[in-house]
Amino acid sequence: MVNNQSFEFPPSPLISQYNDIPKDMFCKSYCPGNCTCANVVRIPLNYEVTIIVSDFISGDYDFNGPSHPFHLHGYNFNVLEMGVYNTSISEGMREVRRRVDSGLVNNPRAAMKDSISVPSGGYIIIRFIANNPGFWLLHCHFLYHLDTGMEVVLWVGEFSDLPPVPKGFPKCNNYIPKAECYD
Ligand SMILES: [Cu+2]
Repeated sequence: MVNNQSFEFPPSPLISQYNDIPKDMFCKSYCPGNCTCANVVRIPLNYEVTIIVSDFISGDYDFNGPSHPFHLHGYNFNVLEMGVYNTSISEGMREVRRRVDSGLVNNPRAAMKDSISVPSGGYIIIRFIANNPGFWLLHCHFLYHLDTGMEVVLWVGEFSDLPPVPKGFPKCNNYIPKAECYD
């Protein structure tokens, strides 16, 4: 999950068939547990974006889980910090959030990457300028996590910031037939 939402890919591409996607597929405010939805976060064009990705489970349960190789499409980002919490996860997350919100996290010489591992029981802080409009997946590349919903789509800008869908562009949909029962 990302932000307690387990991602489900829509049957059509967001960028070329947004209006064909059933509205109830998109995540509402909170969709806990075993529900899945298309988690799309809106970002205005050219905003400076800071993202904290935190491994939420491992530390509080004293479980040495896998690290999460996160990859962002469409951008290179600056890696401002990468670390492991030395307190509980929840305390550590509050502390990292407090430092980001107070503008204390900065590194003009930070390395630029498009993939970075989130350590087990730890976190990363990344930053980029959202100057590339479109729908971009931010996801764990560990296949089991990718397949079970550890991703989120960043929707940067508006449709008016994008070129129009070409005439005759192929369309996708969900062609899996509905299950039927016979007596
Ligand atoms: Cu993962």
